[in-house]
Amino acid sequence: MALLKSNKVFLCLGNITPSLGVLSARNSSWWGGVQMGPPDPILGVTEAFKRDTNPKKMNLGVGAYRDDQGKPFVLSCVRKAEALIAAKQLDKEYLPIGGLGDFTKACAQLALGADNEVLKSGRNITVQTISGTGSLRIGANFLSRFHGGPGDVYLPKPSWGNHTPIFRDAGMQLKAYRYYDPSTCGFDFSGALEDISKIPEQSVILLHACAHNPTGVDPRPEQWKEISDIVKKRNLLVFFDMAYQGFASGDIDRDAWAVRYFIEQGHNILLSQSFAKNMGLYGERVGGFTVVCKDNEEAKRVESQLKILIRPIYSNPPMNGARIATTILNTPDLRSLWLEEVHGMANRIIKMREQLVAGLKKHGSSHNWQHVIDQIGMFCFTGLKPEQVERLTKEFSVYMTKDGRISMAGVSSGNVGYLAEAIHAVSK
Ligand code: CBA
Repeated sequence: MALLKSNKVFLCLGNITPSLGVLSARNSSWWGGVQMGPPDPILGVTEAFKRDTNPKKMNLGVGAYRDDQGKPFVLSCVRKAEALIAAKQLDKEYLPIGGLGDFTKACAQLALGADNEVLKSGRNITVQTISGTGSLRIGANFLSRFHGGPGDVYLPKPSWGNHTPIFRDAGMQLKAYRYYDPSTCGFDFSGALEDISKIPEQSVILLHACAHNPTGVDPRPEQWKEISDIVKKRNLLVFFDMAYQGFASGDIDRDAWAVRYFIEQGHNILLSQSFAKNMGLYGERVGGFTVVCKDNEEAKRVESQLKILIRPIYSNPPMNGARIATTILNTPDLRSLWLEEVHGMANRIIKMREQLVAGLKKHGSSHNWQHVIDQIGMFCFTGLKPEQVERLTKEFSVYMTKDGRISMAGVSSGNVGYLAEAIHAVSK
């Protein structure tokens, strides 16, 4: 009866003053305290680029590969894998929480090497993730819940901009170790060793496996060896982020060298992998997260907890990209085509580095641009100052991140001359 009464009152009010009811609902805001946030430092650059009407505009912000005509590039091995999958008329059932089994197996083999002892003894657990970002986030959540250490994650300085919010939002505290030396535009090896040797025991250290973002500067093998020693002495937990396997050297095994070396040295690492760059599967969101454990029994326990973590976040991962990656990795013809194509992408970027420096010299630049050639992977950390970056964008419609990073993958034979001219104009 009471309920009926109150319903009547509500209906009555609604009938008599309908506009008042709507007005008050509109005026009372749930989100009055929400402040406008800044655009994303990397993806926000693409948004600004899209608004620009200059036909000469260049988007060198996000790390997304373009062909030499400046067009997004879908690898032929991907097209062929898609055709094979379509012909099979597969179902669209849910994947398991940890993803497609054939994918996670091939994914771990790609990183660790098929005959790695870790895989043979089953002391890894690899789950399929929402690309590299999702992998890092699952890893961060796992650390936050289970790592008994101090709760600190040490990032190289600088690191990919999204590392900080990923770990912070998972409840970890961010610290840094020296990595890049602006005076040489190269690796600050002694600074890194000194800082790492002071990291409190049992902390987490994040290492970029290859093609460091944003600097394009990687340790050499002998430097990796010393880093491994010192990390072991400090008893640190290593989290490798490998978003660019194949993009540094064009060779997927060579680019996985540091990951495999650390494992060989007894580090039970965490590993994040992405297939966004090396298979051009950006929007498909295919990745993997691996925990190397003490033994198979430990791996089983870790697996059970990863599933418990993943289930309330996205339940289970999407299947399409994982099917494509698996088909490429497990079909010998497609795999060799893929390896050729990775090589081709890496080589085109190397060529663009050389042409950019040649263009700068042609325009009479007196600066030493050797680092543009020496740095590897998708990015070049130019050393340009924020005000120079601003001029590049305002006067030349060249879009890049404020830290002076350019995505070399967005440079082509058609626009490298214009880029050289623009960089020279703001740096002379
Ligand atoms: N780790 C590193 C070091 C990266 O550079 C990126 C991508 C990722 C995640 C992980 P995904 O989730 O797409 O697999 O990649 N970084 C960017 O290329 C870009 O994709 C970049 O321009 O820095 C991004 O999302 O910011």
